[in-house]
Amino acid sequence: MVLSQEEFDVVRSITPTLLFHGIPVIDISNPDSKSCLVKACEDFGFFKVINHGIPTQLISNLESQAIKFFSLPLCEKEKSGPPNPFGYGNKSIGRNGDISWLEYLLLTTGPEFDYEKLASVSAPTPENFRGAVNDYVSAVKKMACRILELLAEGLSIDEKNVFSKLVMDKQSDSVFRLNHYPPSPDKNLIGFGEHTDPQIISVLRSNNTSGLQISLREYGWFSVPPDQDSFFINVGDSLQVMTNGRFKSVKHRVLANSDKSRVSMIYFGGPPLNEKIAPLPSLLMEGEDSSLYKEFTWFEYKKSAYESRLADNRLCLFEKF
Ligand code: GA4
Repeated sequence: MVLSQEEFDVVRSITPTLLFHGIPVIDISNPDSKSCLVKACEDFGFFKVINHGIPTQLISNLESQAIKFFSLPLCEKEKSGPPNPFGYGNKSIGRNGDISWLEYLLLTTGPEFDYEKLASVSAPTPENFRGAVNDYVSAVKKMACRILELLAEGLSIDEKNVFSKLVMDKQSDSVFRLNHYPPSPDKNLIGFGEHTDPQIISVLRSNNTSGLQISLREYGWFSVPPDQDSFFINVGDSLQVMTNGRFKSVKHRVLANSDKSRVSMIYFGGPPLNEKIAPLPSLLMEGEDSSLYKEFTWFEYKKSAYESRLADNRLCLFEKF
């Protein structure tokens, strides 16, 4: 991958960072994990999941398909682009001029993506790629729903599936992303610029390569030690709204690694487009309107998100005060 001087100046970060050893580690095979999950979402909007039960083979199968794709010559990969809304992208993220040191594939979790576009990738057939994505996504989605159900219970909400039903819905607007960060000429390059995820929940898995960082508000950026056997979970903007700000949508970014290539896979669980997003009445104080956000549909939020730059605060448009 090559950067012009202008692009290089934009993607170079000089902020020093510390390794964060305090990431909550949650064993989701333990039903008592509910309160730790709630606390992790309140304190950081970020945690690591162990004992998730997702077979290693599902992960390694998809990772090798992804590596095969990203190893192709650029002109071949570009046949699967541009990513509007789905397909191969290189350096450029979104529609408003954000650039970073990575290439990626953005896919829907529904049937809309034409895997024939990836024909050159997935020898002997595109079905290999589609199969690997589908198997992985359905396992990860199930895990995401389990987490969302534990969270609802932890918040003492009667309707246990109040969050999970949104991502389980057939019309759920969920996205799947495969990112490849090639080794970089400089260890301070931004691999994926700072942002929060707009959806409800994001599930990230990466190979054993550092780079992911989270922002702990007034304390600044912290590096997350890599762990290829666990999943990292982010609270998204929509879950922050539904919990009336009790859970925090975490700001995160990725720095490129100077000597290793990083491959990550992220499932973004989103609601159906026509779903109304607003603080849950049971989480509001009785008698007065303590809701911090105006109600919006996921379609409205997504539309305004696509008009924003990566680092923008997208929720402020929907705040009441
Ligand atoms: C961030 C989370 C997901 O990767 C994503 C991104 C999307 C894109 O890459 O097209 C966005 C970004 C993400 C938020 C603001 C807009 C949209 C790029 C961008 C500048 C797929 C998503 O859903 O929102």
